[in-house]
Amino acid sequence: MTDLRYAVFGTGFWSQFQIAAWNVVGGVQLVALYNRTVSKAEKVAEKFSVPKVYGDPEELLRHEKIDFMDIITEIDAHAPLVNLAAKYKIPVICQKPMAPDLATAEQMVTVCRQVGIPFYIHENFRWQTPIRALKQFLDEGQIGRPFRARIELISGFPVFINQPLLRTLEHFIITDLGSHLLDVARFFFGEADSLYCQTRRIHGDIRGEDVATIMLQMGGKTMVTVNMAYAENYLERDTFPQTLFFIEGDKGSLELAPDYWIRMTARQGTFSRRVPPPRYVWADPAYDVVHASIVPCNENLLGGLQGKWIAETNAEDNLKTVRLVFAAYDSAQRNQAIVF
Ligand code: 89Y
Repeated sequence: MTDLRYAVFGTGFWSQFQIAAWNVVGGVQLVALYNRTVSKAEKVAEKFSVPKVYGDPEELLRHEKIDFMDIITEIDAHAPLVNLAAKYKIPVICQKPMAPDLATAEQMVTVCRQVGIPFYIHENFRWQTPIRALKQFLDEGQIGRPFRARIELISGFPVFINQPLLRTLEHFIITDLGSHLLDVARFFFGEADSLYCQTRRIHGDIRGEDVATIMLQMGGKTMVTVNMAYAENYLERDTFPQTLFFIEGDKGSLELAPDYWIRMTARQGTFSRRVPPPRYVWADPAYDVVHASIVPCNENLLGGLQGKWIAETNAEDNLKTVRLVFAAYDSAQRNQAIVF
């Protein structure tokens, strides 16, 4: 199969890790970069030997023959760029969260469906090594039917240093982190039947919420609580960016504990296994399990682009996660449960 030619749109914090991950996956060739601030794109172009840099996305699409777009900009640029992809009929991958509101997300999915181009979301949390292993344990059925689960990422890690725009978001932690955790909850427990959400803002110098708890009924049987925080927490042990799980079934329990330990307890006792992510020199050690997950995520997206399989995080599927994100805001604002 000849390499697929692609261009990256947005050369901020995440772009360097996603480009490095594409180099691990192979089968692709990065031919051009777009960024509003061209000097930023020039730095990334130099680092990865990319021949062309543009300050106007449409100029890039007019001059470069590419097989797919990889959109890694901040959220407000996602819809205009996906609509450009539809205009030029180019398959497109877009970073999560898909859009700043549900109506915009639905419009993006509709326009791509109408012109018949593949549209995927770069949603990598479900591709984390320990999370894939935990799902396998659950699917093996040794803990029986899962009736309750807790999924959480609670940290005082200063995410705003690498991603200063997060401070300005009206909707912060549920779009930024909740998109990941709700997608993982769907991956484990199926579609939601109902949800209830409460949020708080602890940081005094940010616009949106930095704490949220979402309680869901999923798959008609499992009560799932999703806790997230980037407050100025004083934690004995900060496990950023690890997602921790505790799942109760009618035959046992399953835990993803700190430092990638999976513990399964059933009648015969407790079985433990450590499932750390692979280490890549290009990954930021503070983000290792998340950065490492970009490789299998890109592999799955590439197979979708090549027509080998239907990529897991296709936009039609991710729209179901986006619906939960904005239902959570609706629930918190009205202080009411939402029944689907
Ligand atoms: O933006 C977020 C993401 O995608 O993974 C972690 C993060 O950087 C901060 O929540």
